[in-house]
Amino acid sequence: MGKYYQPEIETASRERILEIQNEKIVRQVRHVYENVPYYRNLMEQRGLTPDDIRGVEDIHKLPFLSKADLRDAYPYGLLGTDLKNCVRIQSTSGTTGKRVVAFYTQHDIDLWEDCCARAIVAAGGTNEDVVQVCYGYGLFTGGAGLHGGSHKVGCLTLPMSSGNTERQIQFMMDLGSTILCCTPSYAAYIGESLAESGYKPEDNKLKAGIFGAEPWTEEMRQEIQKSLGIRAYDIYGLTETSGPGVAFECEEQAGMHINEDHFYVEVIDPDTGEVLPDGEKGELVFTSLDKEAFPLLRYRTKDICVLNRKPCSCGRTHVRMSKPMGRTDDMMIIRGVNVFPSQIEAVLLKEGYTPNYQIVLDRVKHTDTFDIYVEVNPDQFSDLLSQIQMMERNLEGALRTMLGISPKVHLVAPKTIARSEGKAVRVVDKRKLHD
Ligand code: DLL
Repeated sequence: MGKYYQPEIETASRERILEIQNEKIVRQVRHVYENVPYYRNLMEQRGLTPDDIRGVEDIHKLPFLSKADLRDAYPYGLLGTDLKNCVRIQSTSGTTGKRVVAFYTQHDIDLWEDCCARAIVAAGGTNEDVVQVCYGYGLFTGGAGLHGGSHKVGCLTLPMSSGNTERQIQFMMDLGSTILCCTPSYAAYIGESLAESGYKPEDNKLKAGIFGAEPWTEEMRQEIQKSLGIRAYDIYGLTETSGPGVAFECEEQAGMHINEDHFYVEVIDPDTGEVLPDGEKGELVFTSLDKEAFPLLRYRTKDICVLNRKPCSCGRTHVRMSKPMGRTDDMMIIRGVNVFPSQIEAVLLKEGYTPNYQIVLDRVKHTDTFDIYVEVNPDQFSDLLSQIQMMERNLEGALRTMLGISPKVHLVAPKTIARSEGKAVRVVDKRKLHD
């Protein structure tokens, strides 16, 4: 295997990429018009027919799609094909109507895994590598995506899923893992645990890591590279667009190449929706050019980024996106899991607590800490410590069921959480990504 997984696409000329995109968008718009009543209505409301979209330069005629639209269409409203043609779903972690369920045909899985295979080859992967996948398996796209990509490259794949760090280390050392795939915070934690177990960076066989699903800094990259003795590469994606592999870093480690043959990218002003020129900071918008089951057009990611079309010395011609610089909504990413304050609020109210709460996030020993301070009602207030502790454990259980991760709950006396006169400060995020 060479330096690219699909060189004819990854190094195609700009003209060829545009040609592919134009061809695919015409087909995709016809596909959604004919198969998704939701899109057909939207287009009819604007007096559009598929003939009005002759290439990507006409894409601006189509409206944006948002997470709220997905919520309204949940679960089948945006399905682009008969359910009998679908072979898989994946989903985000939210459960209060924020949940996104993405559908895949076998064709969709294939192209998604191709994208992940490109990322693995860009990180130096070949069929001689041992790829340890410790992203979560299950509904989360991280495990499934990198697992599929690893198979495509022909690597020996270790489907570890996340957690059980001792076992991760044992497999890594015994089987000589060469590529590690997980969230950057988990990679840092594994590095730290290796050192605590007495291993030096040169004791492992790892050469590269493919890390994403949450924001991380250049400082954190340096630290992970040092503690594991590897090159650490970024990978980006979201459930709505398949999962990881929408964009990935090459040996240059200077921005992530977007797989432009599958995703048409725009950067917009989040307030006005105006499409911004390359190099300006704005919200990323993706159109999936050839997905059959969940074909999203002009999907607003809420991730803030900058695009860079300068040629890359790796030879890939696809545009590069910067690391996401933040989001336009209140979504938190805690230990790789997406969490909205509204989900927490819903549980508190359902369990009979007040909506007066504060979420405090920090990072200790490379792991996110997640504390929630909740005011009790005067009639719930108790001087009995054991009573309070029992209530805290019960609430933690309810929150864990909802969120998929465990917060630490602290019940506090009535009227002790500061009231705000403007927007409530629900989240205090003390995480310093580089510590
Ligand atoms: O996190 C998919 C993924 C899995 C990407 C494994 C990379 C590796 P969601 O759970 O739907 O999907 O969350 C998507 O996570 O909108 C970003 O805000 C954030 N995100 C994903 N990758 C990165 C990254 C997966 N490399 C949301 N850097 C996105 C910063 C990232 N943020």
